[in-house]
Amino acid sequence: MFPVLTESELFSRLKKRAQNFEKVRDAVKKIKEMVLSSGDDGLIKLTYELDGVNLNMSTIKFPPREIEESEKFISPSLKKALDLAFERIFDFHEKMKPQNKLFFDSYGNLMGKIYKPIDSVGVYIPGGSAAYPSSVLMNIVPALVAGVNKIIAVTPPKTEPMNPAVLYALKLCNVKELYTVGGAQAIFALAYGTETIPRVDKIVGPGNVYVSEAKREVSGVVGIDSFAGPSEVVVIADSSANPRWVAADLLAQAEHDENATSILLSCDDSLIEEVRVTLQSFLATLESEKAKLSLFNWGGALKVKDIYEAIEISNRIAPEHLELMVKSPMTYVEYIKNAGAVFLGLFSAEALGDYIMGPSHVLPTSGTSRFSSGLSTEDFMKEMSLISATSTGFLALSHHAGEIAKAEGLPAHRLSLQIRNGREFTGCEPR
Ligand code: HSO
Ligand code: ZN
Repeated sequence: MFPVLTESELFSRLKKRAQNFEKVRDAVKKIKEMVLSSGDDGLIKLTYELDGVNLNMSTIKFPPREIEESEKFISPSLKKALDLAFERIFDFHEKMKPQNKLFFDSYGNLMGKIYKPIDSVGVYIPGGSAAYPSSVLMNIVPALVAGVNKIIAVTPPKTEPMNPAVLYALKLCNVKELYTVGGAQAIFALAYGTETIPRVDKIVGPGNVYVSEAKREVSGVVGIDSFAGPSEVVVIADSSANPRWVAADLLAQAEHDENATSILLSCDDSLIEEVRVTLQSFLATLESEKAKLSLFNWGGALKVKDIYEAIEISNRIAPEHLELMVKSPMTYVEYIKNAGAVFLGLFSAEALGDYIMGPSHVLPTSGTSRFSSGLSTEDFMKEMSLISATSTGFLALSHHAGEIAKAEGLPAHRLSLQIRNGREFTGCEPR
């Protein structure tokens, strides 16, 4: 049953859940050593040990023809939906793409920042039932809009055929290179390269705890996206909300994962009660063990004084998704400090954002929206600063720069400034 919690019970649940991810470090270190020392051979051995699949180097590369022909195996309505999702996500990211910014100061010096795409990106596509075509689009489209030159994908080897909708999403993104290797070993292969798998500059995509731990391990060697933990939603609802809609949204989050967390904050006791009863009846028809475990173990409802208190609590949780199912939701946006994505009003179901609105559904989890943001085009670009000094600008500023160089005990720095003013290094400049 979806419990009613006190504030301290709610936060101790969230804390306990965070501690669950610490255990896998050692196993991942061993996998890293194996991939680094044995390359493709290491991948073959690990895939046999961990996935029970006999890979060889001719089967590791997924046939591009099957990506090309994938649409034959999905329904026309699904194809249409994925086409539309692709278009909307692309359009959103194009509108949000960072723009170069240059300006002249009063001396006519030019300064600014320009953006350049990362050259190559590897995308991790999880195996099993978590291989979502929507996640393929949400991870890759921002990279496409950024102008990334080479995008390759990896996914755990399957004994049954690959999900054709996932393949079609890859096709929409024009990704032709897919390798059937998964887990931490795939992340190390992408980060360091093997004989077959090229190394990339950045790795994105959700995975299990092993994948996340491997990403943490290679961070700094390559760029990585955020550490995707189990999904979360906080719903703040007042008496204007329909309890059935609230219950459905909480359930939608819970069905992702038994560790997913769905939290309801409301000042309305009867709404809380109706949501709990509705959840119970939805659960009976849905028959999702994952959702049941998630709602029972990690989720819960908390009675609050008012919407401001709810927002204050939500800011401390720093959820991945925050839904405001309240009257005039826009008036509260200025008080929200931490959330990966905010869904305003009764019709802004999180599932709409998961699939088709446009922003990426790859969002910071486990409280990391305190300091990070959802995946976007900027994540696939680097900023370069530009400086172009004029002679007037040089004359006005170089003396000051030289003073700082002197204080830092770096005479050659000062020389490189003075020399342009016709003064040479004497060799006995005071420090
Ligand atoms: N809610 C998930 C994304 C997703 N939902 C994929 C459906 N498919 C994490 O943001
Ligand atoms: Zn979802």
